[in-house]
Amino acid sequence: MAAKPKLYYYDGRGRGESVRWLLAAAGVEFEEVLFRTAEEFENLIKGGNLMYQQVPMVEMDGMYMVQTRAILKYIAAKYNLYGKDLKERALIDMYVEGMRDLNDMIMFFIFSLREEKQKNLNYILERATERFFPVYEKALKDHGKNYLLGNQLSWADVQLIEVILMVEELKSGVLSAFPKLQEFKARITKLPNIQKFLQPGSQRKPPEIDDAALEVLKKIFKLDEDLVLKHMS
Ligand code: GSN
Repeated sequence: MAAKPKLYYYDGRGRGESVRWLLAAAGVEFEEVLFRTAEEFENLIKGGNLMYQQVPMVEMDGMYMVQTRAILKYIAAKYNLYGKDLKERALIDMYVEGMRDLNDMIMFFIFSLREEKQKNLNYILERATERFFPVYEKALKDHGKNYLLGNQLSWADVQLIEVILMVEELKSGVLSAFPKLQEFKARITKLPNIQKFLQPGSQRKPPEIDDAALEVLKKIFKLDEDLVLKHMS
């Protein structure tokens, strides 16, 4: 039997969380090598398998894969979550890239300067409800089917439920003006693999809200404020 895929990442959400979501939604069991200190990350780099000295990395099918998008595309294609032809793939990419933009804003939000937190939060919520969510609401409404591409679950749906839940953590009730997304959420969270991933004790990670956890994260990845501000702008 082939070895289970192995995710190398720090013990938190970050960029690794979408990889966990996609593997879980595909019903693929995976192992994790999670590091919690800068020293453990240094040791992983010394191992020589990280192409760019960056994580996430997934060891799978004899490859050491890096770059989050490359990893996700491989998993989506392998597990039949990446459309049936080039046009469906392009549409999935367009949906997923929008969701990634929103996801990245939330990922970097936790590093906001105290005095800019509210402004950044408002910006993210405005982008979610006025730019991104209306696109997915309209797609579901126009074709009247269960998932973004019709009646077949795809990577775009998995990325969508991940980001919906992230935005709801910032503000509950954020789907109130989006009835189709509410139905979508109810439907997709009942799929057995996803339901299982949402249960306590799964490999899903909690949001990084604790100050101590943030400090650890900054030390591991040597994140200084300049860098963070650049990403928020
Ligand atoms: O999407 C990707 O996987 C890459 N384009 C970026 C990966 C990346 O920046 N990884 C970070 C940790 S994850 N959170 O941001 C990382 O490994 N940083 C250390 C470094 O030296 O860049």
